[in-house]
Amino acid sequence: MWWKDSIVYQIYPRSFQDSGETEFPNDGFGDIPGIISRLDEIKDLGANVIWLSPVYKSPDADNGYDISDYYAINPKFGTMRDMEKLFAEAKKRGIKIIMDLVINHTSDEHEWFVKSRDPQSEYRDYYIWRPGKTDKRGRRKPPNNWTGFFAGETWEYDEQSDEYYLHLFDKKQPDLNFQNQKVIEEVKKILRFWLDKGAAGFRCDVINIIYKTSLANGKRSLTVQGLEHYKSQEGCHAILQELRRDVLDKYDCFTVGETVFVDIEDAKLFSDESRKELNMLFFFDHLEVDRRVARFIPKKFRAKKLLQMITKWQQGLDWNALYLENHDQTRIVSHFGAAETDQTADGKPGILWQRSAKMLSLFQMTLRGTAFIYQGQEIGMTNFDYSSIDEVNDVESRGLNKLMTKLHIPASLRWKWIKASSRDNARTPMQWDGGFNAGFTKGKPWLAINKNYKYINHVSQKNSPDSILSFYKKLISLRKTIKCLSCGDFTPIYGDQWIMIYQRKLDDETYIVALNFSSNSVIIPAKYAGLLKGTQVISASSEKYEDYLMPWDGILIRK
Ligand code: TEU
Repeated sequence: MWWKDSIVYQIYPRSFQDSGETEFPNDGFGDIPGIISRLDEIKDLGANVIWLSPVYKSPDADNGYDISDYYAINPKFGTMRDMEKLFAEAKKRGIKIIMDLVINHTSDEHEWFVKSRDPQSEYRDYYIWRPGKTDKRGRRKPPNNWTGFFAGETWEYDEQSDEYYLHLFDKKQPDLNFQNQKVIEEVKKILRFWLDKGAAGFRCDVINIIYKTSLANGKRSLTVQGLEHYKSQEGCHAILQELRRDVLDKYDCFTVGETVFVDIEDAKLFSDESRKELNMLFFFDHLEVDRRVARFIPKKFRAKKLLQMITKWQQGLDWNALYLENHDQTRIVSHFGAAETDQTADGKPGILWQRSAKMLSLFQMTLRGTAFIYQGQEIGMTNFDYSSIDEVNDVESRGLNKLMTKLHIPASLRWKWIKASSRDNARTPMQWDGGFNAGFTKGKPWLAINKNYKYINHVSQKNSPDSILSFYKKLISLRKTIKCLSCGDFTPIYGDQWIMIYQRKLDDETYIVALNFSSNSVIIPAKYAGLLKGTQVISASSEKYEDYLMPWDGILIRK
């Protein structure tokens, strides 16, 4: 199974590279020719798979996660011919591509939905249309009390047919009806189309919520109310098995599911190879150890808690998808690292920014599973430097701001929480160099570039042996040569507020990893100090470990 020791690089196309060579030259959006022009960088990093966030035709209500044609390319990103060239050029370099499969919903501008607005249409039942209810005073009410993922309504009223349609995300993202076999057949067609074009698999968007068992009212909840009626349902497992049996198993490909609010018991069912559903999945627990209410309100970080979470997943599943960043999460060096504290007023980052980014990569690259690196993570890109909600584009942040305003939460607190959670933190354009617009576009970027691009950029790290980028490259090649790192058993050894130690073991090979998530030097408790004796393979500080861990250091020891 080639995907087991693969390194996947996630591209968020609109923020990667604007080539200036599409129908809309220099429009400030990254595009497919731009990706082609950077394939050598991806190869040089050591990645051999790309996960491409959506490039399909879309009105962009949720940056492409609202698809209006699964068989066409968004003209902002180029043409189908560009896409075919991307497959070919990637292949030349030994790089495979997995596509983003967004099937829980389509865009409201998708032909199916447009037709489904007519109650008589054969497409009506592709979506979830229901009559509303009336309250005591005779006013119209939606069919149930569910609340959405973007902190808003989940039912949209349609005058024409006097019915509502369900949308768990934005109202421009109507949910498909997976109780309708025709919808499942459409999905099979989409899968075949992209596999035949050369795709090596799919990252399956919110895949564990596609099947709605019932539309009954949900239990009261602070986050998404109604979840128990559609999260990880039997019907969903059955659909995944069917897709695997009828399509995916006929190709040499893999799937990684994005499974929201997933717990370990659900996850075992989805990823157990003998059940033939998903090959691996993304869970969220580890990134929420210092967050409340899913991920919106910050709480104190403890390395011990993170170690416990990771242990649960490392030991609970046979195989994990390992990630610290994606296009929905804040930047890891800002979240768990030192980026926020270690910078000058004009955004110049210090040595601890760099060391903590390396320590975090050591963490990710010494876990069992397939590693996913998000664009910019390999150079330690940080959260955005915006100062107000007006600079934020993210539909989720805007929904949240609206809801918090309604709840009379003061503006300063609203901004604090949005800053700490906004998905735009990860979506600022890729910082390629220190020149105009960070080398991302010759036009006006669709989302403002972080001003720290003068200090944090790809070109300055490329030829520097001490850089975060060089560190990633070293770790990736270590991971390729030392099988124990990707495949060995995981055992936790010690965790406290700031440090964690764990062991990896495969046959007679043993490795120890010790990580310091703090700006203090930390002495390892005497009981464990002996464990750290051995050959030091690599360290984030480049220093030799002597009895204590330097601030934000991480070390890998061969026993
Ligand atoms: O994400 C699902 C999802 O639940 C997050 O966007 C969510 O808002 C956040 O993690 C809450 O904690 C997927 C895509 O990755 C995201 O970009 C899309 O907006 C979303 O689905 C809808 O397609």
